[in-house]
Amino acid sequence: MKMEQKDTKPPPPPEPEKEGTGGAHIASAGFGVARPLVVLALSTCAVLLTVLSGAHRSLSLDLLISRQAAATSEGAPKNCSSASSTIDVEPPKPTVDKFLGGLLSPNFDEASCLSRYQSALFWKSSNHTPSPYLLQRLRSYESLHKKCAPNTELYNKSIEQLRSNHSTGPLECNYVVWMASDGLGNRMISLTSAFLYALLNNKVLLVDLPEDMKGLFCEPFPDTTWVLPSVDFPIKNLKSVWAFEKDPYRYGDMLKNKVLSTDLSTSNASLPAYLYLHLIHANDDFDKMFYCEDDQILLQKFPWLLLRSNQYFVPALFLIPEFEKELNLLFPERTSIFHLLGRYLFHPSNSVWGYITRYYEAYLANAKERLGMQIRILGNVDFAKHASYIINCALSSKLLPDVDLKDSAPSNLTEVKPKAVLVTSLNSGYFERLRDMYYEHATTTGDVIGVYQPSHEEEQHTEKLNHNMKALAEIYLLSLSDALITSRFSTFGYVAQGFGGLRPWLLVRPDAKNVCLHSVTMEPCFHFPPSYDCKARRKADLATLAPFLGHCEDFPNGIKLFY
Ligand SMILES: Nc1nc2c(ncn2[C@@H]2O[C@H](COP(=O)(O)OP(=O)(O)OP(=O)(O)O)[C@@H](O)[C@H]2O)c(=O)[nH]1
Ligand SMILES: *[C@@H]1O[C@H](CO)[C@@H](O)[C@H](O)[C@H]1NC(C)=O
Ligand SMILES: *[C@@H]1O[C@H](CO)[C@@H](O)[C@H](O)[C@H]1NC(C)=O
Ligand SMILES: *[C@@H]1O[C@H](CO)[C@@H](O)[C@H](O)[C@H]1NC(C)=O
Ligand SMILES: *[C@@H]1O[C@H](CO)[C@@H](O)[C@H](O)[C@H]1NC(C)=O
Ligand SMILES: *[C@@H]1O[C@H](CO)[C@@H](O)[C@H](O)[C@H]1NC(C)=O
Repeated sequence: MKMEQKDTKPPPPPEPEKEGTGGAHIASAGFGVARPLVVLALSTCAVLLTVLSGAHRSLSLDLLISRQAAATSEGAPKNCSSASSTIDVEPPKPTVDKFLGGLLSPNFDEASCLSRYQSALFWKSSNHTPSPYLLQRLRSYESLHKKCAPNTELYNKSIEQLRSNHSTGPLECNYVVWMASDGLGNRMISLTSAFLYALLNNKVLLVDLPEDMKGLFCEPFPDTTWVLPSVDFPIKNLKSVWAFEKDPYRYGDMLKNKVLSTDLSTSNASLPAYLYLHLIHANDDFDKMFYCEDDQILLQKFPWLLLRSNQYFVPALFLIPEFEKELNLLFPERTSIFHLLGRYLFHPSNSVWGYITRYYEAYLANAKERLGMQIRILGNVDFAKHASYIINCALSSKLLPDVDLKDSAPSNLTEVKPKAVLVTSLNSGYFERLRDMYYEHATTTGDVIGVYQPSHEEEQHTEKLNHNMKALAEIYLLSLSDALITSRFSTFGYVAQGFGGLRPWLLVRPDAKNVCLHSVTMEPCFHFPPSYDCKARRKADLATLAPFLGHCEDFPNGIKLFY
């Protein structure tokens, strides 16, 4: 998340693309589908050799796939002549649960989105299991979505109603249209919030997909699409963030101008056809009335809610009595909401999955441990000081070994498996500093440290598809770590920790004794929550309104679910 104060100036419009193609060719189906398949087929031989060599603890893709193949004998891999005869000597391997505890519907075509069912091979299995009730609600959401999907009869009916310029109360199919704002991390946490909001309201989530997100993700719901067909959509200019703020049906403005009120006795016929919910960080107190129960009851009348957010607003939904009970049933463990819904919704497209699996196999699979370091610099920082600080965090938290500055004779390093550090950052300075440190000096533990950084894009270019593909791949690669160090206030890090089910070490100095802080949960922070107690009708600090809410460790103005 960028701007800390409200009413900041709009960011400059996206730069026109200089390179022409903007990476669109990479998203082409042929490349995207074929490549990972080839990788898998070829690697099956290495698999068996890995198993035979006794490298049981390796998390290599090959090994994992062989385990699954051996256990399920499904999609039998091609032969590897020299090893094939010994396969039956292998002890039985645990089956990988490719549906993630029932989170994922089995009704997808596997090849169209390899990451969906292969993710389980890469992630450590999660002990945050989805509740049976959540699974039931996801399945019924999926059938509702299919019934109401774009171009169905019911969808057309709802569109007709939108064209009529009036709402006449809820229809059979009602929608939340998510609109994008800011970087990929912001988009993913807000999209997840919008999905949960739709689920709670039995509404259908459609996505106004920006050009720079096309080809990034697979469809999350089986046999249907969540993409809003914007060509035929009666409301135009959804994508112009700053112009759309002035939309006449912006909910906050309608409240402010007293055109709409929650204690309304107005007939349904005078309701507008839709409402625009302006839920980005720089909204005002009227927009934030969205988080009150009376307002939610009014919003139920509208078949179309257009919602723009860059926030993780899930914590505030717990303060709306209407949703509270349902939320507790859905998520007996409140702190795994993003972890579960993120894994449910976001599946890298085959092209992005190619980036992820190639990089993982080349640099990370063979390590005995993986540490992810997400370094996001906001504002001016002294590079040398900040680099020392980050390294200090890793050393004092025992995530990395110290170096031996005495330069003693090299120890016997034969057959030592490296520890891998994956650095993600827009620049390469931090990576170089760390790599040089372990190149120039031995470690005190005898460990060998490999330091890797997939890209250094130098600047944020959210409007470019190829840039976003790398961003997603890196978020995902970070999530494959055993431990994570993340930058404060960064939604990029939030998504990685959520995917991975990891409590990150935050680059926040909690006190004089500790250099950085081991976060209590893996949940994202809601950076800019409302500050109004709807029940008491007065200003309040929301963190004090429920025992499980608190101020974020990395951004005290924000609120977060702590248990
Ligand atoms: N490839 C890559 N891109 C990055 C990295 N850090 C930031 N970016 C880019 O910058 C964007 C940052 O926006 P978000 O993903 O929303 O994350 P954030 O840290 O909350 O950033 P802001 O909202 O801009 O403050 C990402 O989506 C990427 O496009 C990185 O380590 N690797
Ligand atoms: C696979 O292995 C079996 C038994 O080892 C052998 O008979 C067969 O020809 C092999 N197939 C291929 C495609 O190599
Ligand atoms: C819905 O409307 C679209 C566009 O007008 C049309 O192509 C489609 O056939 C309609 N669907 C049904 C089921 O009527
Ligand atoms: C709805 O409003 C638009 C824009 O104000 C107008 O062009 C259109 O004719 C209206 N439609 C109906 C059915 O009144
Ligand atoms: C208005 O909509 C509500 C549902 O929100 C419905 O119960 C009510 O009957 C409608 N009133 C009229 C006058 O159509
Ligand atoms: C180094 O380690 C290897 C394997 O652990 C061992 O075979 C070899 O004897 C060791 N060499 C020395 C000099 O200690």
